[in-house]
Amino acid sequence: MSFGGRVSVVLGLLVVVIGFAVWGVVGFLLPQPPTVDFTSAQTPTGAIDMTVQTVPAIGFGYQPVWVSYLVKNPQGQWIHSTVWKLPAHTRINVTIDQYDSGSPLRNQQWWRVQGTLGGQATYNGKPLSVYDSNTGNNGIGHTFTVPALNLSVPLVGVDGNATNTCGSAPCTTNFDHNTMKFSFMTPGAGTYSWQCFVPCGGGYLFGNGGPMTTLGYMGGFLDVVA
Ligand SMILES: [Cu+2]
Repeated sequence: MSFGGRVSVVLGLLVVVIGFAVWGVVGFLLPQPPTVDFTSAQTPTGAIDMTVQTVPAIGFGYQPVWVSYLVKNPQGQWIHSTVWKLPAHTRINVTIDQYDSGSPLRNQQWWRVQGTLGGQATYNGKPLSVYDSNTGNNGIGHTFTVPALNLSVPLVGVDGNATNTCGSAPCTTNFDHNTMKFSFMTPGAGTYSWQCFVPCGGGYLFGNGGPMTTLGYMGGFLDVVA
């Protein structure tokens, strides 16, 4: 190889090494969401009730304009976190208030409620097993999906013509929203990733960057403990 060729290879490798170093440092410096602990939040029936919301813009922190999930901790405060500690083999009753608008799904497999107890969810109190996002003004805003549990629930978007929409989190229920409810059983101990499968990262490549790939916004972990 010529001298110039060797210099090019060395410079190329140097760029790769510097790239990884910057990536590592930025990843280390990014804020990490706190783990919200539900392990001692059992109701008398042994189940755990969780309330979650999805918002069109978080309104504060690292990226105020990003879409996000939030969770209400057992003390009743809204926490900007997608990392939830749950006991194993426990029924979890989930309520998700969805304040974001939606769009027709690009991949229709996510219109189906999957893996919940009874194979159903409720959408504003009515049973739902499939939601056709190509009809009406709502579409799907986000999904709550835990691939390892085959669990997925589409979160119906707020009507595109709605005017009483929430600006920033935490949103209160006097703003337009849809309420999805479902229950599932936690498996044995382990860490299970979950995420939204609607490419909702507006302004990023194919909608799959930004909040879709940053812990605390459109994905997180179920930290299931024995
Ligand atoms: Cu999403």
